[in-house]
Amino acid sequence: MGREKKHSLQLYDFAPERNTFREEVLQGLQDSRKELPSKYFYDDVGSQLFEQICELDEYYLTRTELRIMQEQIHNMVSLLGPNCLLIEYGSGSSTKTCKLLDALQSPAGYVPIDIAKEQLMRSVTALTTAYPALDVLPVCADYTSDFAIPSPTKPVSRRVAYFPGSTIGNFDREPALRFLQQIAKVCEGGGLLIGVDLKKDFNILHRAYNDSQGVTAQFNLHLLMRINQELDANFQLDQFGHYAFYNPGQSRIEMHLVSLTNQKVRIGDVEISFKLGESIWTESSYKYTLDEFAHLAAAAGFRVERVWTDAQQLFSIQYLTID
Ligand code: AVI
Repeated sequence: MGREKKHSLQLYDFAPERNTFREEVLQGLQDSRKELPSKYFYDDVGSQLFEQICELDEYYLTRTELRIMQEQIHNMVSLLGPNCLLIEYGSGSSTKTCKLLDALQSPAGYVPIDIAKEQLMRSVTALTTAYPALDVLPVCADYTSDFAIPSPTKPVSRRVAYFPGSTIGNFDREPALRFLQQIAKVCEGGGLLIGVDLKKDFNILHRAYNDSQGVTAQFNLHLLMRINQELDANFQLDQFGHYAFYNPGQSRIEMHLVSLTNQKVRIGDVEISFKLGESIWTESSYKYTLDEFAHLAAAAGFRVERVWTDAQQLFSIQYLTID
């Protein structure tokens, strides 16, 4: 682990190495079914594109989650109680967190965890200005990996993980269970406040991942740009198309990049062939019923303490506890 002091803030740096990125990309593209891990969307440009997605009319998730937060924040913080250590997995710009931080009763500290180092440091710098009394302990890491959670100086009543945005939907079933189990271990005796997107009319889902301005397409294609820049590759972005659809049998949105021609792409000194119409699977976004999610949570050892939804039941925020 690297330790960096920037603007008197200590960064706990467990960022994955470039070699890991290369290996995972090559492995994914050499499989018979080509795929790329969606966690690699989020470099600095990718994170900014995602922020733009969150502003789109069609992308109901962020807006709905924020509205639920606004309406229920006092009920949420009274369950979390005083002196908790808030640990946010994938903190991004920490926008939603400010609502929590404003309302929490004397939090012992805040641990934002994100893989995009520059964005993490930018948001942490802004947070320390806005909340000078708060102990902020930023961690740069792939949050599914194994790393130690830093301890604040104040005593901690309970650890509460915060995982908003329905990012749990981007995990396949087994990894979702493993990740929830990992959080259960970190937060034993505490809880998890989590955003979970719900099953709904397919057309609403389809529009959310095929927006009219093409921002989601740009976000998807940016992954190839990133591979070009960081791994000396020569993807031609106009030779791939964004393709996203809801697969009802699997309860997930699938996002792909489809080759628009027969082509060969070089990544470093490795050549990869694509047939016309062949796809790279870049992301899944699972949608749950409340019952399905309660089963998953229970399998990881959590009890569903409270569920808040919007009037249309588009999205849920859930507080899960673990003994
Ligand atoms: C981060 N995650 C919850 C988003 C989602 O909806 O699955 C990522 C995303 N992909 C396309 N649009 C947004």
